[in-house]
Amino acid sequence: MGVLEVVGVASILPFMQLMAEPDAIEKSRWLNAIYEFFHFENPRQMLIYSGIGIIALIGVTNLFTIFTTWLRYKFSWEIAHQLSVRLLRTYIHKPYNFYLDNNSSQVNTYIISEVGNLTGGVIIPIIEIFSRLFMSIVILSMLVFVDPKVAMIMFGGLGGAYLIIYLSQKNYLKRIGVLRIKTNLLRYQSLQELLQGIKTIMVYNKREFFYNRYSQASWEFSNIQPKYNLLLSIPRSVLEFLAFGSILGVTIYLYITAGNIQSAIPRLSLYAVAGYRLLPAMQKIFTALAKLRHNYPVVDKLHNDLRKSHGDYKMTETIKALPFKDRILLNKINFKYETATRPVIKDLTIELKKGETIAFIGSTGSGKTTLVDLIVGLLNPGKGQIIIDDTPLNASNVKEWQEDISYVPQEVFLFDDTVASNITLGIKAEEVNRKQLERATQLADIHTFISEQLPDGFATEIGENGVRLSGGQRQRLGLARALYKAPSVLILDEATSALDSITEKSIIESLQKLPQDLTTIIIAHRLSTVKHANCIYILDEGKVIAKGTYDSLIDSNKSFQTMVNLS
Ligand code: DGT
Ligand code: MG
Repeated sequence: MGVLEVVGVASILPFMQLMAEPDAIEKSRWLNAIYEFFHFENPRQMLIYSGIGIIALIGVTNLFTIFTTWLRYKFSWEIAHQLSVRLLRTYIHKPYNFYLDNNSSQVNTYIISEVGNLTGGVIIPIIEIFSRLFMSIVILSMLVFVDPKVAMIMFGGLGGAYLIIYLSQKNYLKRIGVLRIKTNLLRYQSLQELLQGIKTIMVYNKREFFYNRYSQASWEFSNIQPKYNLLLSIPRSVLEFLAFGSILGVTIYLYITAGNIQSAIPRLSLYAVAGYRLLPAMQKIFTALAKLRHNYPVVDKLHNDLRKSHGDYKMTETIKALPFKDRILLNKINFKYETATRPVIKDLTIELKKGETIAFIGSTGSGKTTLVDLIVGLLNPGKGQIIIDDTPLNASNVKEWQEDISYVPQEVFLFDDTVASNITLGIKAEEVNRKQLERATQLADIHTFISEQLPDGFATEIGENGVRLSGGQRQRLGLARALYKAPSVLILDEATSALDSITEKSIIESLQKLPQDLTTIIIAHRLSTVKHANCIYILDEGKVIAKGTYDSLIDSNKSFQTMVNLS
């Protein structure tokens, strides 16, 4: 594009020479050569044909500009896509505690909004700088060739002015760049929270408070944009003034030195056309530099996140399950959340035989959920080990261990898709094991509801996070999902708490009829849920304070007796 533009600009000089001085063909070796080459009959004919030629050239140049622009954006957005998915791949492989310590809107904002900013504010400007710089240099060299003095003045004036303006804005641009990322994140975060809490917000009539939270963030963000846009546009006004001034200045200079203006017209036309191309090119370079400066903090942030990722993650979902034959041993494990001051799990040792059902009970906050998060390998113990048969759990085998496990967490996660897809977690409709699906939903006591009450049965869409389902229905979908996987270890964290006692009892009873070697870990507040367990552990502040079967605990443990009496 640069080459084409320069040829377009350069062709003005001989054309205007031809027009201004008919005897130019004899004087100029170049014009003479062209005249001879095309076998023109007279200068008039040459003038007309070269005029048409230049028009055609400008047309081609502009067509080509459209094409290169398309190419440029295509290239940039391809990078944006690559970056966006690479970031997601990095985040998706971060350890679970990353999500405990960071607001989830951060991931959202970076992957979508900031990658967009990176494209528009960094990648496109870099390409812009290269292409415009190349063009400017070629145009300038041509000017130097024609008249070094004028070229130097033109370049020194324009370049110097841009440089001064850029240097004076540089730090401020970066500062508001950092602020922009911060306020953009706040905007996303406050909006996401508002939408998640809409039910509570409505009932408590707190629309104003949450509206203001977003409004504040949006206002701060919007305050930065005009400052940034102003900074980008200032040089244009200054430079237009300088350019017009210099064209007039050069006219006067040539008028004085050349004596008559007639012979100066070809050159003046060249300067005008060169300026016409050079000015926007330099303006674009400046804008691109300013954008780069402003958006540099984004590069810093995203680069940091990408760099901290280790290698190329495999996304494959077919992982071989870790052999589990005999026991799970928690050997003196300790755990403290990074952001907490006190440990949650203290020197805890538990052995659990394959095929057993054990239960954790204890007051709220005693560490039950944390303990199962450790067992499934979402969290890593600070001290101590989790040993499966004889294999200690570590980063390299945790995925294989998770293949053995189905975990129904306290909050069942549902997504806006069909019932079947929510149970099988994204297995393609044609690959779903229909029999297993039926069986899992029967065991979870939700089969009748799905087939008789939902309009499209298993193909019914359940809405965002399952809004079209009741709390108990959501829990039973969570259970059906766990059973569909046919695990060897089933972990239920308050997984039946939203069910009525009768439904819960029938589900627990059907779970007991499952294959003998299913190992079950149940957390429950309702004691009837854990009555049948082989061993019940009472947790308090991260320690086991008593253990035994339901009956033996009733006999031996005072606080257990109180719990039973209360329930
Ligand atoms: P629950 O579900 O109310 O019956 O209580 P548990 O026994 O499941 O308690 P758990 O394990 O969720 O929490 C134990 C303690 O750890 C409690 O004091 C809250 C604290 N904790 C839980 N999650 C986090 C976290 O992500 N960061 C920090 N700093 N502390 C946490
Ligand atoms: Mg819990």
